[in-house]
Amino acid sequence: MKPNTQLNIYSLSVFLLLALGACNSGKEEQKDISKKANKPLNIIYIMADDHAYQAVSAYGSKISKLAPTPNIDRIAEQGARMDAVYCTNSICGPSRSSILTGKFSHVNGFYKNVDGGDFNGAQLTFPKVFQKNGYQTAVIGKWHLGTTPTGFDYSKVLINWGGQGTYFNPQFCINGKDTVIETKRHSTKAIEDDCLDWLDNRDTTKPFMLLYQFKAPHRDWRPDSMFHELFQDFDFPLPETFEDDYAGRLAASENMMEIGNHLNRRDMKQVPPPGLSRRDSMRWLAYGDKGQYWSPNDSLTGDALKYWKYQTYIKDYLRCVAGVDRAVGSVLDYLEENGLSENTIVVYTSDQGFYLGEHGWFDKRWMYEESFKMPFLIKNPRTIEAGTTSDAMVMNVDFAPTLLDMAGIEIPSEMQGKSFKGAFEGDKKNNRKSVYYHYYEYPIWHKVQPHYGVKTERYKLMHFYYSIDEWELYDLKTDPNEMRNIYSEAAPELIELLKKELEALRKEYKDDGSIEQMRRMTDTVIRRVYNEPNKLIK
Ligand code: SGN
Ligand code: CA
Repeated sequence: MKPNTQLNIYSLSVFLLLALGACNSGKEEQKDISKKANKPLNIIYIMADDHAYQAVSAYGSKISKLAPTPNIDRIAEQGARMDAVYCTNSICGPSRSSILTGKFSHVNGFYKNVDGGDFNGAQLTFPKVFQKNGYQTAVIGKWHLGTTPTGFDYSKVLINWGGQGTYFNPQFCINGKDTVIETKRHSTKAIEDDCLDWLDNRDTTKPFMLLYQFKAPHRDWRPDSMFHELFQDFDFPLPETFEDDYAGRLAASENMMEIGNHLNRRDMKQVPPPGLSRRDSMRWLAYGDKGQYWSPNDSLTGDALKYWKYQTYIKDYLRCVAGVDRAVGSVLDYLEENGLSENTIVVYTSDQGFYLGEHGWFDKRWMYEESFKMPFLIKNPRTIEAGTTSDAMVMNVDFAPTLLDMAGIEIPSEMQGKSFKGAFEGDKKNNRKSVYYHYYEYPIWHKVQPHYGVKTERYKLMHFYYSIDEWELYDLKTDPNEMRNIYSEAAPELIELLKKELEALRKEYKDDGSIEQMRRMTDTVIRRVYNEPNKLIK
């Protein structure tokens, strides 16, 4: 490890000051001192891919009790668990773009993964602002935005499989130039080791801002061999809404993301018969995507087949989560061992939520709670009390302004989100009364109708508008699982109130185009400039 003189001098002065004030209560004193010493805050922003809040044990779901995430939970124990953080477009690239820019999809331009082009890296992002303010910045792991990361002193991002990366033999691009193939380590382990290396070799005269981003636990859920033994002795309980029949929800009834009908042979780790060409073997593995029937053996059918698919899916998914949890633990340990814990903000989140069998589904995209809500844990020893829980309503466009605000950096006025730093201070004010959503990609993947909507503390109103014209309304207090669409029976005053709120948000965020214009956005094909590795990346 590199000697860190700056830190050692700092630690010594903290020790002397602490010794002098030993009669005062230790913890309070320490907080005070780190403020006085005016050490700039570092940021580690950790983001997994498709990690559902139901699979973070700090949120306390049944499943997570059987597959705990003790290291990720440390962030909540030392800081806060946020219970109402929402994604504004529940899909990878768009969510990442909104997080980076503090702007909604239609404004930052990256609103679809498929045929949605590449991220415009010339625009303002929060890493650029940190960099301008003297921070050393880096991104390591999943990026999935096509163009080379901008605003970073160092980047090492996954580029194969259309930027998704793979669990094994992942390919990375370093600083937009060199392509390396990782042949030995699982992607989670490689990303973990790279982050620790970067932290260890960074310029210690500057504060740092690191994006630490995993591919796991994204589809096709391939865990590191060190986790293969997990969960072999028991099965996971089925979620309450596993047998949903989608009554009263036309859009949901058209989906193609059912555990029973749309998991393919690759997802279920089937091995293609020998002798197939590469192309045929890919086809064989993708069989099931479009609802084609298949079973691993002659006797497994019906409910038993669906049950087997669920157990295979959820166990592999949670084994991938276990890898992420371990990797989060080693970075938290690093911060502790190197005296960085007291002046480093740590965030843990996912690019969106995910279905773990709820409504019979895998994947995301919907404004229904499981894919709309993001896990969000944050520790900032200077301002957030250990063990805090917060129900402040937050959107992913708020992350950038909040991190800047917490670091005492001015928030650029063009960012559409706003800081939620106040949720942890004084009156713990919740500065939003509703959150906004808009999803565009259709029909691939998974056939989810484009929709937009508003959520207040109690209600959720959505409009599915692409090739149907359907409104849905849920009372989350009486129907938290969103099984009863009450749009046709609700009081007209309630609907009017919610539509007013929705229109106000559409106007405020400049997303008030006509339905025709919005449909056109779905239909527009924007080619990717960069898509595969080993091409010259500009
Ligand atoms: C891949 C997956 C889809 C998934 C998208 C988007 N298919 O295309 O199931 O919805 O990614 O995921 S796969 O067979 O290639 O795994 S996202 O996280 O990047 O938005
Ligand atoms: Ca994702």
